[in-house]
Amino acid sequence: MQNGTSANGAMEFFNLKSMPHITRVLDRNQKIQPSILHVIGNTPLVKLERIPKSEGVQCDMYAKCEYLNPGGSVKDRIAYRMVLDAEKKGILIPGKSVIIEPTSGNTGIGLALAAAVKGYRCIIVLPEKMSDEKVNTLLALGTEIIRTPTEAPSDSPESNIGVAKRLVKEIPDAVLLDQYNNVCNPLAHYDGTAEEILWSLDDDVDMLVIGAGTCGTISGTAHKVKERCPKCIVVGVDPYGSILAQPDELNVSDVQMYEVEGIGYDFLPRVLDRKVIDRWVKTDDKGALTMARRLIREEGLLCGGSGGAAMCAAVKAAKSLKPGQKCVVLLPDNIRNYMTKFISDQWMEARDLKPVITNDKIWWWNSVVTEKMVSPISTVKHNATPSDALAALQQSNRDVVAVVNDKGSVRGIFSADNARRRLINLSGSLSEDLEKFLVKKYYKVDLINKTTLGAVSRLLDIAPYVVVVETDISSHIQKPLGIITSEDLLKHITTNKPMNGH
Ligand code: P1T
Repeated sequence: MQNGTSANGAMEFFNLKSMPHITRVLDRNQKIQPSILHVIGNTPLVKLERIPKSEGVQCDMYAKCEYLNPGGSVKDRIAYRMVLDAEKKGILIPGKSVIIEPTSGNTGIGLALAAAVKGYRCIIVLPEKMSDEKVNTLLALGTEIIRTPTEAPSDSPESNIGVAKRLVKEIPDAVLLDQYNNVCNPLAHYDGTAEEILWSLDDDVDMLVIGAGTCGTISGTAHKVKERCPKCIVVGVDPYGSILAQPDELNVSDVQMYEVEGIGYDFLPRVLDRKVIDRWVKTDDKGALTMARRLIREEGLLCGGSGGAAMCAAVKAAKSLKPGQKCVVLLPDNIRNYMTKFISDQWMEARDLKPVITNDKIWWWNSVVTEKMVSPISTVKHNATPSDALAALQQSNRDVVAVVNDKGSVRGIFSADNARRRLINLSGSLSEDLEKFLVKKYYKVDLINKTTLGAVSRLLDIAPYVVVVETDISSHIQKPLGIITSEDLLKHITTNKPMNGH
């Protein structure tokens, strides 16, 4: 019988008691929590090491890990606080009231968490841009979801705010907690987030860097921190495409699409107090999402894209601080929300946020897409009906039809898959505008860009087809040539394989 082996030959279990032990102080002051809602807040402040060093930052940097809240974001705090406050005032009645909220998702998840625990019906109004991961989390928590066009201005009836306001009037016992105007939003941070940061650093903070959405986090936290530590410089982080940092030059053309979720708006929320924000730093998707990947890869902090934006701004702003000074950067949400988005290399490559991986061993990887390998698809005009598009789809042997404007430029895609989903939402009606049936989020390559087959192959990892267009440089018309599927790519590489190709 070998050492550690029992009579029947199986390995004996370790003697745990005799091992060297590492014990930690048990720092939760309650052994059992009454509900998951009681675990909101008290998030850790973690010292950053590798990124500040490699970026030449002299001061100490700390991450406030709000992504460790039970719903996965900082917005759990305000959701719970708004619910408690409304219950206290008798506005929300468990089992009767219906919670309705326009959100970029995280406040929705926080409210859904409270609604699940307390037994409310909850309806979340969410722009199309927000991730499927947020949608699936909300559905798992039992909410109903209404999607709205991302590009709809906030003051339009089609926006998530506009739709939520209408629903509150239409649905009996509906309550809009309204994070954009509700004092409980900044108050949750004044009483919670800020107190925790001040406690962790013994009331000595030199810089606070926080992303701006409703601005409840930055306004509430900054108020308390400045009361107790007036020297603290508060830095607001606002993406290009948002007007929060430049309200005086409010210009519609400044409002444009960006990928980072949760920060930036086209209006100034009531819960923003610009007086407590000393500086603003603008961020772009590439910087923000690359930095979020670095926070994950180099610091082990599994945060979302707005955390990357805040860190990107923080490494710039903190260069003005000296050794020994302290900069806190807030990481609002969790990697979970973005597993199919910036966490995917292919998703990043498709948006030019990361170079396409090279592969010199595969003969076709660097070949350029040509018209010959494209499968043609039918086109219909944008003023056709959904029935016309469906007929065109059925006549062709493809699952998609291109929808073009009067000049023949591609406006969107009509796909069997999307039409099926749309028909379920519209209860079987084909009388809506064709525009409402269009797929706007699809992957497209332009022949003039000389895209490689390698890049197309990477896109086909995450999409069923890639649309191929050719832009006429003088007229800017983007003529749809067809699509490439995995089948098309396989056919091309097997029939064109050179003698020495792998
Ligand atoms: O809203 P504010 O306190 O300014 O937090 C900004 C913010 C930053 N990062 C992420 C990932 C966020 O979700 C948010 C704000 N989110 C909402 C406004 C919302 O409805 O979820």
